[in-house]
Amino acid sequence: MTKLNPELLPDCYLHRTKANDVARVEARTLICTPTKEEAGPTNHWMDPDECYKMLYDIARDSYKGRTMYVLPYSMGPVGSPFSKIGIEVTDSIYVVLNMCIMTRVGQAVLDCLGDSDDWVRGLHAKCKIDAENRWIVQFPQDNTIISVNSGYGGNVLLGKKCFALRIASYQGWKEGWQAEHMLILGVEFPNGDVKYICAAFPSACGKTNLAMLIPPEYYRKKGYKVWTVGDDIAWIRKGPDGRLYAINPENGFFGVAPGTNDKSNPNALASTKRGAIFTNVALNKDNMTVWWEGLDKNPPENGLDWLGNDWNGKTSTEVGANPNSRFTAPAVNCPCLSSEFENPNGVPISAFVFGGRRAKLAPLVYQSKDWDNGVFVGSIMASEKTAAAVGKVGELRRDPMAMLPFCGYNMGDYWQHWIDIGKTLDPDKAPKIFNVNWFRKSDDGKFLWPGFGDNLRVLEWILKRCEGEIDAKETPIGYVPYAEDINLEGIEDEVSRETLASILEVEPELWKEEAAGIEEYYAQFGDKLPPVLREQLENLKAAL
Ligand code: GTP
Ligand code: SPV
Ligand code: MN
Repeated sequence: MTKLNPELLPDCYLHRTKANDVARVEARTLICTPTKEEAGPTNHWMDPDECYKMLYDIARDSYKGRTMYVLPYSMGPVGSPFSKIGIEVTDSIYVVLNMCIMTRVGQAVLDCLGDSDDWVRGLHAKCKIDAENRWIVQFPQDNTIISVNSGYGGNVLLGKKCFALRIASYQGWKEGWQAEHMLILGVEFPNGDVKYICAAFPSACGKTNLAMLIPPEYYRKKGYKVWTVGDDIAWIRKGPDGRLYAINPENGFFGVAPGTNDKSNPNALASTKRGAIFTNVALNKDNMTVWWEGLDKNPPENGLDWLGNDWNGKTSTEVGANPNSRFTAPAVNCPCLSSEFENPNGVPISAFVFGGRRAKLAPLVYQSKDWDNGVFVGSIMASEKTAAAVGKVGELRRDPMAMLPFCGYNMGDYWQHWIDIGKTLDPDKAPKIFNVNWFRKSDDGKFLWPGFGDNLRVLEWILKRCEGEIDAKETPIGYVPYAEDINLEGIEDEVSRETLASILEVEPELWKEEAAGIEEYYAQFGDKLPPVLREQLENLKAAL
């Protein structure tokens, strides 16, 4: 690890992982349940006994001559009724330092755990960072995670995706709560009221950006504010008043660096100015600071790229930072961190929002007809792939609830769990469910919606719908805004009413093709497909 400029970036470090180890590896991520059916058709599976043997054979002796670190950590505020404890054993100082930012670590956690056996076992071994023997394995029934041959982010910070989503989603199923790949934000209205929204977008599709949104000037002047509770993961439970409450189990942000700048996300940038770790970005050797594509128009001339090679950002045609380079930043650094961040009882949720990256089809925003229809809307999510996982970028794939790589059990059972949670909620108190798409493109490939801060305009419509303050147009897929109901004050030059209307359009012919695709996708779940979702699909087809 390279220590960065102590004046400009105090207590900050740069780290480079091996070139073969820069993202999650979904094909090598296993859910080892006793039977294959329990893991379901969307997960990779191996027999647990066979897998333990394989992993121990790979990891055996790999700590010889190295330092072993033992990290007791809490996901969620220590002692909160939502929180869960893990212990990770690792031979990587990078993992230790990142976990100290991303989770609550230390003696207080052990004191809280006491003699309880309710903790997640985590074993990480770097081994030789051999991509051919890299495995990220969850054993949900054993509360156990084993990760070998990687030193990268979501593969090795076991509290994050491995525990807080894969293991926790399974625990939530068994215990009556939910672990979701969702940001949590609060919108403060000029009168001081704050309403909370949870939103699930696939990796690198805008959660961190939305969670730290800066309101457009028109809204700022009126007194609107946005507060960040979480940017990646939400643990959700019913509260004593019958509403759903969410906490962020993490204590920091592991955010995508490229594209983060003073304009797009000043709050994220501010969060990285102290006590942060940068992974796979470029180094400016002249002043020992970091740089990535989209930070500013001033790349270092005397730099090192993410591979550690000499790099002149002014003349080179190669990128300086890996497209999935990241910053690890303490949540307390974030200027818009919610006052409820440490609240052990979480925040009450008004709306769930699903969304993906889709150049065509999915409108800017629509509201589901009711809870079950909302579960259907989440289950049919599809998004273009990003650099967050190894694979072909841009390819469209189904990613239900943004949980495809993170659901620790059969996706059919997971959908049924969503439906069952809905049955326990009074419809007046249940969050309303929406879908958004910030990524609609014109035929010449330009984004049609400005996105970022302007997404507040859509959140405003969503919260008005939650309060029953505004009408909407009923369509076969759900309720879509009337174009005049999305506020364009201040961006009329950028987005005309006609453009807005075009990205709110529901095109039956395209949706008929989509319905056929959904039918095909659903087929793999066999008996595990909840009958409610089959009905929802039939209703959609009929309405189209
Ligand atoms: P993970 O940490 O991988 O789960 O990603 P994330 O969902 O937090 O994504 P993030 O907010 O880091 O955004 C990823 C990429 O999407 C960045 O390159 C952003 O610039 C881009 N992005 C985010 N919001 C918008 C938006 O509203 N419009 C457009 N066009 N791009 C966006
Ligand atoms: C994601 O890929 O959704 C991330 C980054 O948040 S990682 O921690 O690598 O999973
Ligand atoms: Mn994520």
